[in-house]
Amino acid sequence: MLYPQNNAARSAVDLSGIWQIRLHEGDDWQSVAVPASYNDQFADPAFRNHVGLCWYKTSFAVPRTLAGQRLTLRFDAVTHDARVLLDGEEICAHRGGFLPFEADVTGICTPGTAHELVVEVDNRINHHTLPVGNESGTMFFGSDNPGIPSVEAGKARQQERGVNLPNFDFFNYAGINRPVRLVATPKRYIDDVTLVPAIDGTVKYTVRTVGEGDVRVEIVDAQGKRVGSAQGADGEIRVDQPHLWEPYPGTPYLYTARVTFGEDVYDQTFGIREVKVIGHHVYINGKSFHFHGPCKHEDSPFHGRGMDQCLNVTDISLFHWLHANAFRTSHYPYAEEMYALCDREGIVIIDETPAVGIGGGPNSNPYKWGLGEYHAEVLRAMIARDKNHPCVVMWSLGNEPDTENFPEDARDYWKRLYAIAHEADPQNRPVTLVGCQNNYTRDLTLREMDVVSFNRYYGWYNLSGDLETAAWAFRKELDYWEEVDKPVILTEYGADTIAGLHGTVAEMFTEEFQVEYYKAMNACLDERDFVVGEMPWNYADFGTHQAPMRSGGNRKGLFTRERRPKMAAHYFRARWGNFDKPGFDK
Ligand code: BDP
Repeated sequence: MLYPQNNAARSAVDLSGIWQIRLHEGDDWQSVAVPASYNDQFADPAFRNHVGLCWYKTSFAVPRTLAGQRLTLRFDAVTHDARVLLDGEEICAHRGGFLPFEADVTGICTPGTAHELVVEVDNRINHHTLPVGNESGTMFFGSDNPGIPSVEAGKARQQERGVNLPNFDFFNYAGINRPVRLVATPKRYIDDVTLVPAIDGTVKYTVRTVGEGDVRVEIVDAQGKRVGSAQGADGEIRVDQPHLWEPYPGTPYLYTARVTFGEDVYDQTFGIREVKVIGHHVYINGKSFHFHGPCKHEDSPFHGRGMDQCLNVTDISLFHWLHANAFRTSHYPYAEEMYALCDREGIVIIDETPAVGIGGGPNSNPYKWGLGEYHAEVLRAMIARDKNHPCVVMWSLGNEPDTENFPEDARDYWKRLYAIAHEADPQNRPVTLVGCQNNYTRDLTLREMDVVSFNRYYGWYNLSGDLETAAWAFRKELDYWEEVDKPVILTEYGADTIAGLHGTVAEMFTEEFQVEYYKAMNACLDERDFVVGEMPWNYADFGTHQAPMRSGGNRKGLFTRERRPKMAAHYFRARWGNFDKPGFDK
């Protein structure tokens, strides 16, 4: 689905602003900001803790100037499920909280008149949603205490009361989290553009259109100069002496494919770059690439998971300050604006589906939950949305599923998705799955991926505080992966740290411990050539549900939630600054 554009042929009317919300039918309507999660916009705990349906409404006038155009309403993301009514009639419904959807309203929205828009939002999660919720009433990080009759009864009571527990470690922020726009295009229109550039300068393209007409594609360089063109809905254009899209600290050079079709125009930005996995290395444009940067969340005070361009720019400028070159969109596809920014800023993205929480312990086989078809659909939709971004260099099928208790079922499930990702991606990028810290000798799945990615918390959740033994144990595991002979990325490692808590002795939760922890783990990584990435968890402190191991959220950030650096941020800035120096071979 093409990202909305304002250009000579198209317009996108942004419906962001103050809408109305109510949690129950019959309640009074209250003002709410869109886009943003509703949870933290009100002092009333009913919003913070809401489970179930709620309703948003607004009204908008369709400009008379749009008469004769094709009109759609585009929702970039409503978390999680949505039903949309225009003037009381349902116009579309969508499942899943992190990808766009649209409804054709050409015949229904009359230019020159006003319309009422109502969005019914459902934030419930369970074993059939992505991310996964826990209908059994067990918390992700909880005082589980199985076997205590009163606690078991309490859990049953929670279920009756409709408590919605996530099977993942981030707050289940909900609502209209990303922009809503009224998009106008000519009646005969460009429906999709696919670009497959190669570093010799050939750019294969396919344009999908609706209606009769001729397609023309021009390639324009960063100075606005035309460097190639072709006619027809698919074909190939050659750019002489192409400037490559290089990740930071190189130049992320961008071209534009200007597509015209009858009256319609669409400008698709792209970069010429090549991603390959050979042996135990990942190559971008033929150069061995080392991924270094903290993984993120879409998370901030007040907005929750709401899209905020100022926050995106701040975050990416702090990535530059850190000399970071990559992040993973843990644990769901991010707002499209972030990918466009990373294209321009040269920050590499590992793009992840919202498949987090696929695991229920030894007594529950998650591969019997029936998620496979829906998961494949979400994976295809994410790839279709993000396929043209040069910053996206790898797909992540999901985060920390169970691959230990049902190893064969896990392997079959993830191998099928691996094949679907390769088949769906016109640029055929590498595919990975992020593994959990478990008995790695039972895992049959990670080695089936192009890149082995895993999260490890030696010294934190296990061998807690004893960094010497933690490093010893981590080295032992790395010996195991060395035999697998694939590139390995440490996609998470970290220690909760209360900003401002210090000690002469580096004990857990102090800023000194966080630095010592990273030094100890990085020493292990530096010894191994097959480790092609280090991605601290997390870029910034972030909101989670209440739990005995969470104090005001997850505190593993290199930055606070307000983006103030902890000591560990300064440590990584110095370390990664060295990686940028000429001649440094990482
Ligand atoms: C991993 C998860 C991540 C958590 C992190 C942690 O992938 O979502 O936030 O651990 O515990 O299990 O901090």
